[in-house]
Amino acid sequence: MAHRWTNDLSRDDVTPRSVWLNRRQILAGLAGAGAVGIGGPVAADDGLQPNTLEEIRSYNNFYEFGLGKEDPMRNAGAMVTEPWSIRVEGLVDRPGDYSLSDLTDGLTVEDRIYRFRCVEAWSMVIPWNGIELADILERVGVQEGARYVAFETVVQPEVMIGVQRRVIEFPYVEGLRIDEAMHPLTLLATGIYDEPMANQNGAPIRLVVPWKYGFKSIKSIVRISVVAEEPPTTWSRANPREYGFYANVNPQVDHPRWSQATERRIGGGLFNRRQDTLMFNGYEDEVAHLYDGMDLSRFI
Ligand SMILES: Nc1nc2c(c(=O)[nH]1)N[C@H]1C(S)=C(S)[C@@H](COP(=O)(O)O)O[C@H]1N2
Ligand SMILES: [Mo]
Repeated sequence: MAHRWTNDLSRDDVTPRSVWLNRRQILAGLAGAGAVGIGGPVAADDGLQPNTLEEIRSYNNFYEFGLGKEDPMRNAGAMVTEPWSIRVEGLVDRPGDYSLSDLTDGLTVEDRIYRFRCVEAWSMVIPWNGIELADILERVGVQEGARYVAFETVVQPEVMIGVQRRVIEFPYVEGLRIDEAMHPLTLLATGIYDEPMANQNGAPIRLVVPWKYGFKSIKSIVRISVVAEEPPTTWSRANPREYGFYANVNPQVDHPRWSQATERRIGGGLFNRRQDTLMFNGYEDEVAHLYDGMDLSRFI
């Protein structure tokens, strides 16, 4: 089974919410095993029970709309997402300004239930709908010499209170190595639970890289540049000691100010115990080979 993370239901089968819940059992066997310590963190092998849509839409990081977890929910509704244009540039055969539909129409929308792990040590499980970034890169034609892909978020200062206050440097920018970008786990997501992406989650299209800390998963993308050199990224620029370019989830490498060994699952209820964080967020079998020969203790 080459794509063990792919659901065995086709897109046509999955509209009813109940199917997402049934699929939980299918995916339960796929979750990585976490160690169970008596009284310690609970096993991370939780069967990937997805968070509710309400949880996913009400606890967010989107600094353009403020620093608080509920600020994006309150403020992002004012972002204009139609029409939406994405500039594709650099080492591609077909550069240009693409409408969202020009970039995505006809490509397969996948349903993927992924763990999502923020560097702040909270996590969720999110049922994304999205297109493999590799499919989109293929559509625009990646040229020889391409080694990285850079992404940029929209800036709408009139409605973005975080931009007005310059809480960090904007536009928010991120990047991946080309092999990370082409990996089948890497998505450009356009929906959650078969609903269009809410603005606070990065409408209309955002990156999802499930084995990396959440800040790599840049929202509301308006520019994709295929380049030869490692591009700057917002958080490594703001604080290179604390946030690296790679940012692979790694429970053995602590953040300078807190442990990354465990995480708090949002929506875990009254007796929500911390659970073990998994190497590469549970996707080690799929992605560890990308980092062969790299000192993983160095690349936070
Ligand atoms: N443009 C932009 N993208 C962003 C962020 C941001 O502040 N601005 N925050 C990142 C961080 S730190 C996380 S954890 C995730 C949160 O995604 P979610 O709110 O959809 O769960 O978005 C990432 N993408
Ligand atoms: Mo994050």
